[in-house]
Amino acid sequence: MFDGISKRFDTILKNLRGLGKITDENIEHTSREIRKALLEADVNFHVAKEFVNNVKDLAKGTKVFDSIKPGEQFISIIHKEMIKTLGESNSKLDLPLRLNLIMLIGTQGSGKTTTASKLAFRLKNDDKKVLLVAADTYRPGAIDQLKTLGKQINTTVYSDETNDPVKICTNALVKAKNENFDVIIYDTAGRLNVDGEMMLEIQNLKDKLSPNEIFYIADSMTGQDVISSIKTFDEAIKLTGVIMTKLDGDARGGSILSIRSVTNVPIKFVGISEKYDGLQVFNAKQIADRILGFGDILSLVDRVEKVMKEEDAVKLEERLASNTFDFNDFRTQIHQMRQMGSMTDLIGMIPGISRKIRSLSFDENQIIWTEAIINSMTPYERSKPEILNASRKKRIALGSGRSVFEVNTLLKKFFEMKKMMKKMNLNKTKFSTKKLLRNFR
Ligand SMILES: Nc1nc2c(ncn2[C@@H]2O[C@H](COP(=O)(O)OP(=O)(O)OP(=O)(O)O)[C@@H](O)[C@H]2O)c(=O)[nH]1
Ligand SMILES: [Mg+2]
Repeated sequence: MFDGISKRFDTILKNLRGLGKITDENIEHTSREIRKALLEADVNFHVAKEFVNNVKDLAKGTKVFDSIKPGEQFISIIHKEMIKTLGESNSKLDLPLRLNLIMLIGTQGSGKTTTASKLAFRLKNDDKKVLLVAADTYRPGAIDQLKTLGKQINTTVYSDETNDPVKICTNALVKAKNENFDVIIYDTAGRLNVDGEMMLEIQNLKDKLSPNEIFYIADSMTGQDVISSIKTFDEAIKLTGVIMTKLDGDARGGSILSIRSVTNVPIKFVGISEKYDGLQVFNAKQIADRILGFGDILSLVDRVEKVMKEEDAVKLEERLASNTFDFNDFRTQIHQMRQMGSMTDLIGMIPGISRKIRSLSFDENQIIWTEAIINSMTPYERSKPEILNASRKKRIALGSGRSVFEVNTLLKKFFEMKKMMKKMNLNKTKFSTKKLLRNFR
């Protein structure tokens, strides 16, 4: 996602970093380049103009561009302005009541039903009793789709045969009250256009239900059309937030950068995959970092946490600290790393990694081969790799389909790593995964 705009900014920032001094001419040139980058990414014309004007004013007003790194200072101005444009990150759900209602609306195929299940999954993890309501009586299969998603996350789905969205929603309300549910999520029907009939129905639903939250589900791939649609809905029924979906696609970035300035409706969450756990709290800094190519430490931590349980991390730390880390641990590590996604993906999230390195395609096979070699060792060999003699190495090579040379290289690297660990432990620079994760929370 954001590939085009991120590439553009990479060039702009690289040029800035190289400057020993910032002149008015540099400011003008950079501003023009930023404007081009924003417009190319389909950012609203007025938003782009204001962004550039603000950056220009701030840069010109910064008298002390004579620090050691004036370029970095300029970059920081751009970064801050981008965070401001994206809007503050406040995704706390407004759920103050005994029974709270969340209504999802939006155009066809924007991701309402998927997002309903993602929100339900998130709330369930917060120990809320959630009722999903299938209020889309128009699209054939819509109710079944929600039922299937509900089953996956073990959440009750309400639907009935009345064929009237308002009745379904009020019936669900009665059920939720009787059965002590904490939250209802209404999945409503999408339409191709913001037509009068749909607006009336939504207004009617709003009046009858008075939801705490009305979220507009915006497809980040649809560009600027989505903005006028949000505006219309907000004027008609007052939205409490926007959820941008499909940020994992090749969205240009224009809509996410324009929404807050044009509509003043806050972005609350972003969808980053089709799966029920693919919903992230909206964080302006995180998005700005991505667009400007600063990496994405939050997503990285998120992925690490998903596959690595805290107690495993603590165990690993202990083994590293006592230098008892062996090939059994290494094997677990590799396995977990593979669950986190491709190396190319992970490298892309590390802050400070240059675009050049990011674009190098990492040989994913290397990991698969390393795993194959380790798998060919017996558990005893894994725990005591120093016993690996020529005949054992030959057997391992044969078993894994790799050469003895590769087995030797892996062993050499492993022993070097252990030596390094020992040194680190002696220096008391104890590596703490737990601490590392906590720092980024
Ligand atoms: N990659 C990706 N796909 C998504 C995301 N959110 C939704 N989708 C996909 O988008 C398609 C449409 O999603 P739905 O949830 O059915 O959309 P909807 O708004 O309920 O559609 P209608 O009910 O037909 O109006 C599905 O194929 C989803 O899997 C996301 O964040 N990332
Ligand atoms: Mg739907």
